[in-house]
Amino acid sequence: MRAAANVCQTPVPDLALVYSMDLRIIGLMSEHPLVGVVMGSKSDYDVLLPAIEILRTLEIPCEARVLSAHRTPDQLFEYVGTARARGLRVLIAGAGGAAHLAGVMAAKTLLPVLAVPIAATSLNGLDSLLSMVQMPKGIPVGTLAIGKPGAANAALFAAEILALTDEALYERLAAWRAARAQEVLESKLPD
Ligand code: RP5
Repeated sequence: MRAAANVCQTPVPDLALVYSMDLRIIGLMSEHPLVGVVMGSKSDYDVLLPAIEILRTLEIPCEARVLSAHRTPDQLFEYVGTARARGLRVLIAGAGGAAHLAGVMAAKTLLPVLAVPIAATSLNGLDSLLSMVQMPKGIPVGTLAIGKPGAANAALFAAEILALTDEALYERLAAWRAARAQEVLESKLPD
C-alpha cells in the first residue's frame, strides 16, 4: 500500500486534529516540504514534536510520517526513494529500541539523514543511540542526543544545512539563536 502524504506546517495543528486522521498522518499538508521527519511509531511523536515545532518556527516546510524499518519496510523504501525528487533536502529519523530506521533510510538516499535516539525500552535510549551512532563506514547517519534535546537539535542542524543556500533562513536562524542567548542573559534567580 502506498504511504499517505503527511505534512507539518504553520499554524501548529492541535493534537485532536492530528490524531483524528490515519495513524500515519500526523500533521497538515505542506505543498513543498524540505524536511521529512520520520518516526518508527506513533508513540515516538511526543519526542519528535520539538523538531517539528522548531521547523515550523523557522518557517521551514516539513512533513512528518510514521514509517517503520521493520514493520513497513516497503513503504519506507518508497518514501525514501522518492524523497529527493519530491523536493525534500534533509531527513530526520527518530526511533527507539534496536533503531535501524535512520541507517536503512541513509542506505536508500544521498540526502543527509539526522537520527534521534528515543528512550522506548528498559535501556532508556542507549540501545537506539548505539544503533544509530555506530553506522558502519560508508553510510553516514548524523546522530543527535537521546530524546527531545536531540530532536530539537536535529531540526536546528537541518536548518543550518538548508541555510547554506538560503540567506533569509540564515537570518531567521541567527535571530532564533540570539533570542536564546537573550533568554539566558535575562534569567532571574530566586532571592
Ligand atoms: C520502535 O519501537 C519505535 O521507533 C518505537 O520507539 C518503539 C516502540 O514502538 P511501539 O511499540 O510503541 O509502536 O520501532
